[in-house]
Amino acid sequence: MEELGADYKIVEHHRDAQTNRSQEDMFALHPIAKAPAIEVDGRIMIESGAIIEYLCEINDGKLAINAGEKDRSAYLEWLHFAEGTVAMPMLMALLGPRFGGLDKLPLMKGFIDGEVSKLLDYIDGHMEGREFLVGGEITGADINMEYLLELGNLVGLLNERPNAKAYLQRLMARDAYEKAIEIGGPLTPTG
Ligand SMILES: N[C@@H](CCC(=O)N[C@@H](CS)C(=O)NCC(=O)O)C(=O)O
Repeated sequence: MEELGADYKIVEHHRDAQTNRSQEDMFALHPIAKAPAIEVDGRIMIESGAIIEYLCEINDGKLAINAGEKDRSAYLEWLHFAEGTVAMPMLMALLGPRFGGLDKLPLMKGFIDGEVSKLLDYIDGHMEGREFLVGGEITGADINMEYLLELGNLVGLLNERPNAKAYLQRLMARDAYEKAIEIGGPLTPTG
């Protein structure tokens, strides 16, 4: 919303401190209690990729590569690649240690580690010589990817991937990002 320069109101909900899951206040809004969630005309909308598409659409197509424009197909692909393909293996890699480690499940560990490496290498290679995922300006695709790269960076997964790391650092240095963190708090756990 800061990148769009649009008005918004934040409603805070807190995860359960032990399980890290959503609590009753979120279930009161939506049966699967997922965040991010926005209220549109009295209805709760979930799924970050869809939310980003919708918010760009109602803000004059800002931050999007719109129908009929060059790079439209690449834009949609990168916008949905983040949550559609990267999120699940990344989360399994991050949550593994919390559930006692994946070392007792070598086949699973091999699958997840291999998948995370392949996906991050792909992003790192793609970002060579590029400032943003698609086109010459920031788009919704960068915004959806940022969170996952931030999570990966937290556990050192970008240390050997300089293009992806520099890209993440550029996104995190943007005024809109800094303002959003100032208002809403850090995106990933600190310390
Ligand atoms: N694919 C969904 C993922 C949503 C999701 O899993 N959100 C997490 C926070 S990052 C959540 O709500 N976790 C709390 C819970 O599931 O109880 C999206 O892109 O919005």
